[in-house]
Amino acid sequence: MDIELIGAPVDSGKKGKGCLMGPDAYRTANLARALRRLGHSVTDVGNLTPDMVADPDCANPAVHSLAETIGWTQSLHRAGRNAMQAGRLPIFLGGDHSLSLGSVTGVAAATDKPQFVLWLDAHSDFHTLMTTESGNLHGTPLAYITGRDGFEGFPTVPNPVPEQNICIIGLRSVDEAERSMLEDSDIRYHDMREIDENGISVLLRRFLSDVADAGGNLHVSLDVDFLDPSAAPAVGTTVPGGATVREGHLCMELIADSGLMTSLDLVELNPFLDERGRTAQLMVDLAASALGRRVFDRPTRAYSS
Ligand code: 4U7
Ligand code: MN
Ligand code: MN
Ligand code: MN
Repeated sequence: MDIELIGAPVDSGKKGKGCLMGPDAYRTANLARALRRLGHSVTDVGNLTPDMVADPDCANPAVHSLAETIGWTQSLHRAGRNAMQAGRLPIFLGGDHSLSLGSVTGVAAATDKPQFVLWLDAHSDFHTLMTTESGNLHGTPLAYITGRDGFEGFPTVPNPVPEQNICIIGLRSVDEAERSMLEDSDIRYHDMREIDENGISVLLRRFLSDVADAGGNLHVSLDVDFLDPSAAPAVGTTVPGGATVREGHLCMELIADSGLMTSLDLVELNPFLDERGRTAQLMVDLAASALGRRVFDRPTRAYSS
């Protein structure tokens, strides 16, 4: 693969700061070297900056950092679209999860294939500017990329991702407004209990086989808080009861086997909260698993049945 690392030091999507150090933490943990060892060609294009935009009016007084987040959305959209059009696999080095407002809409704008999105997260990130109570825009990307109303001031989404093409895995913190909108949507979502009862591979294989059958592109958005805080402490929004290290790797290994992933976000890492870099290192290892690292080369199961 021809991989492009795109630094996205986005820190406007919530009040607690530190995610801006994420891209350099991934570089320090040698993400590029890990991917080159797997035989990939890797180009690091450095860090993006947000476009300058005027502050729009917003009816919800809780919403903050709106202009900055719109500026990031625009510049990330272009970067994602350009990387895809150049035939590369972009990895967005976050930065908080509001970066996906731009990364997903950008990669989706670059293809005629059906776009699919796998959202690995404790949260559903399905608020609009009108429903968010925290005002933190890292809680909104799934509503935006599906083309929902309630994003006044943001660019119109050129290729909204169909709700049926989205799968959220890892849920354990969903706000009331998100829950009712999710239940009325065609998004498929699996909470931690479903993972415990079925095993995570059953749930993920089902989705991957649908992506394969549709001949789709797959964007993976990996939020650090998908993982249990005991394994991944470097995140502002920890929720106990998350995925284990092995569940994380298993997801990434299944994704690698499928050969379907066309773009990846690594989001919400806050190096200021890390312990001797171990969360950054774990995220690098997970990215390597998603791009083909394994202990043994064993024959793998097909996805389309
Ligand atoms: B993340 C929250 F209220 N739902 O809206 C909110 F619980 O990207 C959390 O998944 C959002 O980390 C978390 O602020 C956004 C809260
Ligand atoms: Mn998130
Ligand atoms: Mn989250
Ligand atoms: Mn969170």
